[in-house]
Amino acid sequence: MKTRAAVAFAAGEPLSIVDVDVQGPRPGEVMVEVRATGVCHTDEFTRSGADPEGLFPAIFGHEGAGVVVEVGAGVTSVVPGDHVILLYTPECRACKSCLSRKTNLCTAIRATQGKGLMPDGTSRFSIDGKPIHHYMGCSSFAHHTVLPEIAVAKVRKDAPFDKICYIGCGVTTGIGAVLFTADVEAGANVVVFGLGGIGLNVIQGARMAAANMIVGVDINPAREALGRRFGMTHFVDPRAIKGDLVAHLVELTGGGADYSFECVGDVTLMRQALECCHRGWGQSIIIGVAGAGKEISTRPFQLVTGRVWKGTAFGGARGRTDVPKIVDWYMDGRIQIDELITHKLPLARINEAFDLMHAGTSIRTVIEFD
Ligand code: NAD
Ligand code: AHE
Ligand code: ZN
Repeated sequence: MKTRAAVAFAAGEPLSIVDVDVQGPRPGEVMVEVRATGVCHTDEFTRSGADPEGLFPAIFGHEGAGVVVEVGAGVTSVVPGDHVILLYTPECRACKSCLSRKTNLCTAIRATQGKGLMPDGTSRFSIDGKPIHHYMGCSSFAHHTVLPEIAVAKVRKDAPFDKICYIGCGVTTGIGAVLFTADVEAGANVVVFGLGGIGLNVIQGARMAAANMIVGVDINPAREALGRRFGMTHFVDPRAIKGDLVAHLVELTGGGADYSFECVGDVTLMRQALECCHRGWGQSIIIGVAGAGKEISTRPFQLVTGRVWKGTAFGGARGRTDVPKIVDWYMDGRIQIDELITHKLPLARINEAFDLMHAGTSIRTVIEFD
């Protein structure tokens, strides 16, 4: 069948809105009609050409929610009509990683996912018979997409697609980084670098954890007001302070952060985020994704003296288990999403979402399909 999609034909170019051929689901797979998808900075990272795993042509998008319209042979956990959130971190519950209980990084399909293919090594998307790559196993910038059954989380039907799509990445990544990866304790002092679609969710996760001081760091002063609405207690614009940012943050937090989170993807900030942590126990969590060739560095002394460097993907959340619960948190009013969805656009105007991101005027743009 044909479906409408935003296709990235080459790095650095705008996406093209075209009709593509999409094949039905094969055994173990499901076809989803995407109703809404967020545009995450990671989509822009890959579109720009900075992603060492980036493949073209491809259909990006990994923050989607929609309805199952068809299931392949052997699918048992969802049926047509079920509402789902797409998972770029699947949960097979059978691989070594899932069974370890130590990580959310299911390895069942990671190899083919990284090659832009379904687990059988082929693509379901094509144009004039030429394959188009999948992206992060989701390709939510297509009205219809196909995923392995293990890569969809079934969610309640009364939750609005235009809000819960954001749980497919940003919300879960930010809140999960605090609650699952760092396990921030009540009373902790937290520093968050970058107050965009991820960082603001780190802030609301820190508030849920009953953190004491929640310091936000961003070069965009317009982020202060929204940060404070989400629980930020102090705002630091690095361009407005005199002297060294790390020294400033150590002094502000009375000796250093108990936890810091890098939500930008800048390796210089990653170092500052580690070094502003408290000697002896401070933990710094890397969330931001850095381009090909970028490396982090610090003096080993920073680690010898007890600081801990960690990273997190999808906030450490186990998709099929945790995502339906996070949808409940939203529906029960325990977390805020609406305020962060600053713009909505039809698929035909998706390139404007990247412009808004660059201009610093959006937190999340959500694309709604008709
Ligand atoms: P965003 O564009 O919405 O926000 C980035 C924020 O960083 C903006 O507010 C911007 O003003 C700020 N910023 C830029 N340069 C800065 C600097 N030098 N100092 C302080 N602040 C600065 O992006 P996002 O969607 O929030 O994504 C943030 C990062 O997280 C990206 O690298 C993205 O790829 C990554 N990400 C990782 C995961 C994961 O699972 N690890 C999930 C989602 C996104
Ligand atoms: N292809 C990139 C890796 C990008 C990356 O780390 N992605 C995160 C999710 S970002 C969501 O917005 C992730 O899930 N990582 C774990 C994984 O297995 O990819 C690169 O740098 O090569
Ligand atoms: Zn994302």
